[in-house]
Amino acid sequence: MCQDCGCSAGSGRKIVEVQESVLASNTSKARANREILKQHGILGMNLMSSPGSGKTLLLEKTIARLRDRLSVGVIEGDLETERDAERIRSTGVPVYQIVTGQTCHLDAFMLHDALHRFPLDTLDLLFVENVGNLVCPATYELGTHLNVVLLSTTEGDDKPAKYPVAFKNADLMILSKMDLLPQTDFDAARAIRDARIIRPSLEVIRLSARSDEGLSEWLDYIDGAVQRLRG
Ligand SMILES: Nc1nc2c(ncn2[C@@H]2O[C@H](COP(=O)(O)OP(=O)(O)OP(=O)(O)O)[C@@H](O)[C@H]2O)c(=O)[nH]1
Ligand SMILES: [Mg+2]
Repeated sequence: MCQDCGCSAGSGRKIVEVQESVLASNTSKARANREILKQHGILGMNLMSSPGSGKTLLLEKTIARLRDRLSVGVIEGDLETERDAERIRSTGVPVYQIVTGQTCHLDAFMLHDALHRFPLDTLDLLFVENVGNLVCPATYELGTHLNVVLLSTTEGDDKPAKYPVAFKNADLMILSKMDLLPQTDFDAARAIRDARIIRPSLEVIRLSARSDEGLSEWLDYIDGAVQRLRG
């Protein structure tokens, strides 16, 4: 604090130090989560996007297709309500809802707590649906193996350039709601080009959870990742 007038000038460094410390302890807990998943042979996938890009509908469709060959669990993150967990529960797979209150993301500590409430020995694949937000979730590593970002055609193709943090550590970008493409001015090539400037190795799947376009490519992606984990 400034000695002359009492304003908060100079406190910025302290804030940065606190943020760094929070992120460092999050990273350490994420490492512990990764170890738990490894011990149980579970592939963890962290789904992130703006609110309403289609994460839960994609999960519902995915579970219906995978259930016969993989044992799936889901952890849901939302500021309020158990609505997404209820949707997933109706598919018959184990689900746990994290209600974050005012927090705009999941962190590794929340995931750690949720992992202890799960039948881990029975699972092959754990989806984490992060809080709908294109900024904060990407800052908090969870310990999952793969980060998947959904970008829907209704959001605008400028989002990778404007919200780069969400794409920086993403392994896969799903361009969702492709069935609505003709009703929008969304330029998929532009969105992909901008996202790959931020993350050159980014894989991309164009998908519609309504028409099932791209669904088999997504299922192949999951199968490939499970096989790689099993060595
Ligand atoms: N036309 C179309 N609508 C979709 C598609 N995927 C999802 N929706 C619709 O978009 C709305 C939001 O979908 P959700 O799956 O709830 O989105 P979400 O990302 O889980 O939302 P939050 O959890 O609130 O962040 C719902 O009305 C879905 O039916 C799609 O591929 N095409
Ligand atoms: Mg949802």
